[in-house]
Amino acid sequence: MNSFEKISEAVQGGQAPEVKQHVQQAIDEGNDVNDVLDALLDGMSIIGKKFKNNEIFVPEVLIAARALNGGLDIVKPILTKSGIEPKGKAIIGTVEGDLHDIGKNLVKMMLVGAGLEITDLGVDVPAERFVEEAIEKNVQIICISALLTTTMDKMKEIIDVLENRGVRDQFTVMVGGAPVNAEFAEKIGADYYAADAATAAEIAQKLHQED
Ligand code: B1M
Repeated sequence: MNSFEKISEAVQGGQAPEVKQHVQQAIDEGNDVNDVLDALLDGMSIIGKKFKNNEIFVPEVLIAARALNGGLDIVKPILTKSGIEPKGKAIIGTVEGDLHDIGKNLVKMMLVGAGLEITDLGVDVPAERFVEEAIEKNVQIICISALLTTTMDKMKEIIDVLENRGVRDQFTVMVGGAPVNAEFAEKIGADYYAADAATAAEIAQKLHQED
């Protein structure tokens, strides 16, 4: 088994110390940190499929998520080491009713790496709070994550609140998460859809180059 397979296996097994050990080893061996990240996500993706097929249940998923986060803690400083002044400000959060935060945290990590100053609102964030924080922090981008088909409509609610308060034009709204796609983003009036964290960072960087 190579280092990447070991990382993926350890995530699937929820073996936090082993995940950290294999991630560190893969980095020390000189592997690209993005490949290490892919190995971590591969493990979680397999967990997702098993969860869907009822082969495993919430406790196993949580243990795998904890092991994944241990690995992410190691790659995070490398991915975010930009050493440059913030190029702009954004807020990020997961919509109300939704507790998934692994993808959101990855997007945040990549945005920090792209040179943005990020305020993380966490999970289960009501629409009003997204808008209040965006205004108060004077950000340019509002980043919204949703992982459930039952919560993705909350994204539209945030855009409605922005419109009702007459501030829609002041912000760029970017949405993402497993059930979201470009068509949905367009339908609810979001400005951008990003399929993954790297694309989110690319969009944010492009926006600031245009300023
Ligand atoms: Co949940 N869960 N979960 N879960 N969970 C899913 C999402 C599900 C698809 C599993 C399945 O059935 N296959 C399913 C949703 C089905 C649906 O809505 N159609 C599901 C369900 C049903 C549930 C519960 C309802 C289960 C239950 O209780 N019966 C429950 C809901 C709780 C709640 O939120 N209210 C629940 C609970 C949980 C746990 C707590 C156990 C745990 C979350 C732990 C945590 O986040 N701290 C969990 C997990 C881990 C998952 C899976 C297995 C993995 C999600 C994940 O972290 N993926 C997931 C199955 C799956 O997705 N394969 C599943 C890794 C992460 C890196 O990917 O978040 O997609 P993702 O992020 C990606 C992109 O989507 C994108 O970038 C990231 C990668 O670069 N992205 C953005 C995300 N946000 C973005 C924002 C952007 C741009 C890109 O711009 C702003």
